[in-house]
Formats: sequence, C-alpha cells, structure tokens
Amino acid sequence: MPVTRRREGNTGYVTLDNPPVNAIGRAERADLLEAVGWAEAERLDRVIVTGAGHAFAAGADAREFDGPPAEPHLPEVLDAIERSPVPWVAAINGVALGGGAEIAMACRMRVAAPQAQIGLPEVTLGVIPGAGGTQRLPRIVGLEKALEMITLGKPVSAAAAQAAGLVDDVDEDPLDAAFMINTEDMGCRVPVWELPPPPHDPAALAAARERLAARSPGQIAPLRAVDVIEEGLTRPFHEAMQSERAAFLALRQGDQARALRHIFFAERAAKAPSDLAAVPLPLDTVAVVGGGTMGAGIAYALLNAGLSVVLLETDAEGVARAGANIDKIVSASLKRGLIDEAGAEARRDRLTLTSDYAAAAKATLAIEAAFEAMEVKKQVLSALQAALPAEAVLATNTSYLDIDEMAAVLDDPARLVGLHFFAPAHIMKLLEIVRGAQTSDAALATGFALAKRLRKVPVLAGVCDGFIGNRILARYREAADTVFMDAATPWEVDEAMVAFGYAMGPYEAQDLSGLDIAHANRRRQDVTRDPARRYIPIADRMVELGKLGRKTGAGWYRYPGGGGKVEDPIVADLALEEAHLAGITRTEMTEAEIAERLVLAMINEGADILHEGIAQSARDIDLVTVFGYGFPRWRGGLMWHADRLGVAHVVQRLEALAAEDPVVWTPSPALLQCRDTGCALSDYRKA
Ligand code: T1G
Repeated sequence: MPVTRRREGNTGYVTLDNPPVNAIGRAERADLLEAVGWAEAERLDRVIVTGAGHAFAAGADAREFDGPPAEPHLPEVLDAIERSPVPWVAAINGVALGGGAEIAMACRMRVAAPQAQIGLPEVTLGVIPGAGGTQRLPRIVGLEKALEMITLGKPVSAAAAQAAGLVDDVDEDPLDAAFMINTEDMGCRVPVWELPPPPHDPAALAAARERLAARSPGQIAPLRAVDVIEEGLTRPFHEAMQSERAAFLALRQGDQARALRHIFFAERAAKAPSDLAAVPLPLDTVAVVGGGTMGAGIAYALLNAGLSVVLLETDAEGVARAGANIDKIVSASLKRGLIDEAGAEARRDRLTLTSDYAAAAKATLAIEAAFEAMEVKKQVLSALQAALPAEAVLATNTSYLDIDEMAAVLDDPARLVGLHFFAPAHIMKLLEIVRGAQTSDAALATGFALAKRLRKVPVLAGVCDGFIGNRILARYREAADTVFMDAATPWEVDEAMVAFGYAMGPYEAQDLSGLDIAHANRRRQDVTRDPARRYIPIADRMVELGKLGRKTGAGWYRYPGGGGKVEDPIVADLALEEAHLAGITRTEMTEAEIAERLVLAMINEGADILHEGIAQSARDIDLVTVFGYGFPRWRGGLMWHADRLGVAHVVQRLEALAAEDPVVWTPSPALLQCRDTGCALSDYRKA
C-alpha cells in the first residue's frame, strides 16, 4: 500500500510509502483521503504523517502530468486534512518538495529532521504549486520569503525553515517530537488557510517580477506564480486556490513543462547502456595527469566523491601549480559553505601531488587532462601504461582528438576510453563517455560507474571530431560567424541567443574560454576542412590582433578594468572589412532570424550525429546540449526543440537556406528520413 496507517493509543500514524522518493500519485492521494476518514472514525487525538525511507515526499508524481488529472485531486485531499477535526502533524524525515511540502503545510504543525529539505520546486518543472503552496506558504513565511522560495524553486534546510516559521521544531526524531507536541498547543493552532494573507506589497511583487525577467527570461511558470501569489493577497483563500489550480493545470499541458519533464526524466534515465554487461573496475584510487584548470577540477570532483587521487605533473613547478589550483577550489568551496574545515582536510588527506608516476601504481583508473595535443597525449598514455597495472583503465579528457589514434600507442588499446569533462569539472554535470573502436566493455563500464559515483549525467558518444557537444558547438559558432560577417555584430548575435533562452551568447561565452582554443582547433582542422565550405576569417584576425578574450582584457568585447563587457566598434569593423574583401553585400537580420539560423545549424549537425550513430538517441543530444552547452532547459534540449518546431518545417527552412549555401545547409539524411516517414527525431533510429 503506497500509504500505510496504524493506531497507537489515540495517535494515528500515516506513512507515505512509494519508494524511492514517495512521489504522490493517484493511489497515494486516494489512500491519504481515506486516512482522513479513518482517523475521524477512530476518533483519534492526532495523526502524525511521515515518509518511509529517506524522503518525506518528493511531490506529485510528475509521470502523471502527461495524462488528464485523476481524482481525488491533491487540493481536495489537503483541504480534508486541514479541515479535519483530528489535527494532523507532519514529521518531515527527509525531502518535502512540491506536493510533499504542501501536505506538510496542510497539517496543523510541522516537525523536521535536521537533514530535511523543504521547498516548492515546481517552477523547475515548468509548473507552479498546484495544491495550495502559493496560498499557504505566504501565510506561513510572509510574502518575500514565499516569493523567493516559489519563484526560484530552491528548497531550504530544516534550520532555515524553522527560522522562517515554516516548521515548528527541528529534532533528530521528528516522529517522537510530533508525538510529544502538547495537545493544548495544537488545539489553539488555527489551520493555515484561516490565517490572514500577508499585506499586498506592490514593491516586493515588482521586485520579484524584475528579478525573474533578468534571471529566467522566456520562462512562463515563475511569473505565473507571482500572479497567483498576488491574487491570494486580496482574494478569499478558496477563490485564489481555484486560480492556482487553473494556472497549474494549464501550465502542465504547456510546451515548457513538457520540455522540463523530458529533461528531468532524461537526466535520471542517463545510465550505462542496458546491454553493457561488463563489471566495472573497483574505484578507490584514481590518477589524474595534468593539474591545470581541467585537471584540478577533475581531481576535486574525485575527492568530493570520496576517492583518493594521485595528481601527476611534469615537474616540481607543475606540482606546485596543481596544488595552487586545487587550493583555489577548496577555499572557494569553504567560502560558499559547501564544505567545512574537516571536509577540506579530508579531501587534502586523500590527495597526492607528485611528478613521480610510480605513485599511481595502485590506481585502477587514470584520467589524462594534459595539453590538447596528440603527441603530448600519447606520451602521457605511454607513461601511464608503464606505471599502472595492466588491467587498469586509461581515460583521456580530450575535447576533440581522435582517441583511436591515441589508443594505438598502447599495448592494449581496449583499455582506453574517453571521459570528456566540462569546465569547471567539479561543477558541470555532463560527462561525455567516448567509446573508441577498441574500447572494452570493462573500460566503458568503469567510465559509467565513475559517472554515477560523481553524480554526473553520462552520455555515450562515438569517435568523431568534437564528439557530440563540441561538434555541434563548431556549427553553432560557424553559423554565428557567418551571420556576423553578413548581417550583424557579435553583440546582436549574443542578444538574439539570450532572447532565445541562453544565459549568454556565443561571443561572450568564447571570451570566457579564450579565442586561442578555437583557433588552435581551426588550425588542426585546416588539413581536413572541406575546401568547398565557406570559411569566415574574422576570428583568426582577432587572434592575430591578440584579442583572446577576458584573459587579455579584450576579445569580442572589451573588459576595461576587468569589469563588465563593452561593445568594441573595432571588432564590428572587422566584419565590414572582411565582407568588403569577400565582395559580400551585408544585409539586415532580426533577432528571430539570427537565432533561427544558429539553431537550425545545430539541429542539422545533431541529426547528422544521430545518422552516423555518434549519439545513441536524440535524448542524449538533448542532455549534452542542456548540461554541457547552456541550451535552454525549458526548451527541452536541441532535438526536443527540433521536434517542437516540426521536422518538416525544419527541413523546409534548411532547404530555403541551402539555396544560399548548399554545402552548409543541405538537410541531414536523418531529417529527410524523419520527414519522409513522419517520425519525430526522438523516435529516430539509425537505419
Ligand atoms: N515524480 C515522479 N518521479 C520522481 C519524482 C516526482 N516528483 N521525483 C523523483 N522521481 C523519481 C526519479 O525519476 C527517479 O526514478 C527516482 O525517483 C529517484 O530520483 C501539486 C505540481 C527528490 C531530490 O520537483 O528533485 O509536486 O530513475 O534519481 O538524486 O504542487 O528526485 O529511479 O526510475 O532524482 O536522490 C515537485 C523532483 C513535483 C522534486 C531525490 N517535486 N525530484 O533526488 O533521486 S510537482 C520536484 C527531485 C508537484 C504539486 C506539484 C529529486 C529528489 P528512477 P532521483 P535523488
């Protein structure tokens, strides 16, 4: 039974028991409603509701959201709990999110375990609280706190919840504490719905709307939540509840909610391929070669996951630099309260910094994060082969290079797998796991086991230049440079992509990573580039001018005094010059036209990646673009978005652009196949 109940003395105990996170579906709602009747029939003094396992309740079962809502609806269930003559007390033993927090707020009193987290993250699923959260929370914690918690969707700790008045007590044993609550105290506690709403505060509401416009442009749910919260400040509770419900039901059918659900479940489904039967190697000590930004980030991610790390550098100077890079991350984590001194010490204790490869003899996995050059990679792999046990897995963090060519330097090429982390490696969730032509199942399984241990989102990729993510990024940048050359400025392109939903556009993003990295890649690709493909020379000119980005104080933008970005007319003139030299008559483009070209370029490349089997599925490309490249999560990822546009429409638009430049814009065979068979990219299977 998803909700169990028992009686002890005059107290009823109701337990939400739908593993693993006690999500509340139709069955749980029905059982909860029944429990209200049971408690009243038993004439109990109180009911204590809690969750089985580590969670109180993770909210409504989002898997139900694609279908029509089924009775009993949660608002009615919570209304019954709140109006029952038998008071309910919530013993919050773990996460109480969304509908879980709403159950707790319908109770007369709430006690939380110290490790509990309480929140209304519905906006992260493109909806708003749909069972009273927008009406009860403001009554309990006040308008500003409620606006913050609901529009940002971030849960609060038990201590913060107590400070905000959301829970009455924090106790190691919330069940016992709930039992010990004095009946008189309970008796005089009025149900939340009867509390007066906080005063209408136009300034606070305006500030919330302003903050959302800047923080999550294009997202509907957070702003809708402010509207519904505002309504509740001046309208009777049950009237405002109807608005909340109507808004919730409308949003959950909408594109943004469907896209966010797609990503939510895709992220959780990202696991090792089901047909991968091999046993991963045990992970205890991992060697990392290279203590630069990437290597240090990877080493810290491993330390964070409780692993021991041997961080190898070429010499004493390199070792010192690596140590400094790790210290920087540790201090930042201490400052942000992500770890405490003891945690920092524990991480330092499990770290060995050295240039002696013999120190890595115990490692079962080694990850090279050395300079992105084939010869350097081969030297490092040879040194690791000599130092580590023959069965140890070797991994390369290359972003572009051919791992099959790298593997050829090894006696046993099957032990090499690509583990492509994203900067900063201890924060970014994506991990591209690259299977080479000879990569063994054991090496692959070890890669996926590491991803699980690091709580990364693993995506399997085949070998090609740039794998999944960087290959699509190259097309994105090429399309951006073409628009820049033919019709716009870098800042107009960036504004178009921010309006589309990116946190920043391609030019500001490249100023962060540095123009020299892409330049080195273009030089590497000179030998293989299709001579028929149009080449935009502007970025090369930038590098010649020493404009490498933030690190040189100027790139596509100038950064006077290291501060905010400033548009640089010199850069804009570069396009005018190059267009003139190429005999191109520049045109005008709207923001929508600019964004369409960049997105179509990515979709077409994504489809080729599917067609070639470099990616296993469109869903994997969605995960890569969202978790590695900032594609707007509320658009569901690149291929989900393409399906929303419609494959036929995408092909029609590409064919129109192909009239301009067939080399760049000819539709991918995968798109044509989908158009001709009427199937969505999400159902595309390589023929
Ligand atoms: N619905 C359905 N399944 C869910 C779920 C949910 N709300 N939450 C988790 N799961 C599944 C998940 O897919 C996975 O399945 C398993 O549980 C473990 O999850 C009316 C409208 C709770 C912090 O947004 O944030 O309430 O892969 O791998 O890392 O107002 O899950 O094993 O088959 O994430 O320990 C609002 C969403 C809903 C919270 C646990 N609630 N969940 O993290 O495990 S809307 C949320 C989480 C709502 C009401 C409204 C996390 C977690 P599988 P996991 P975890």
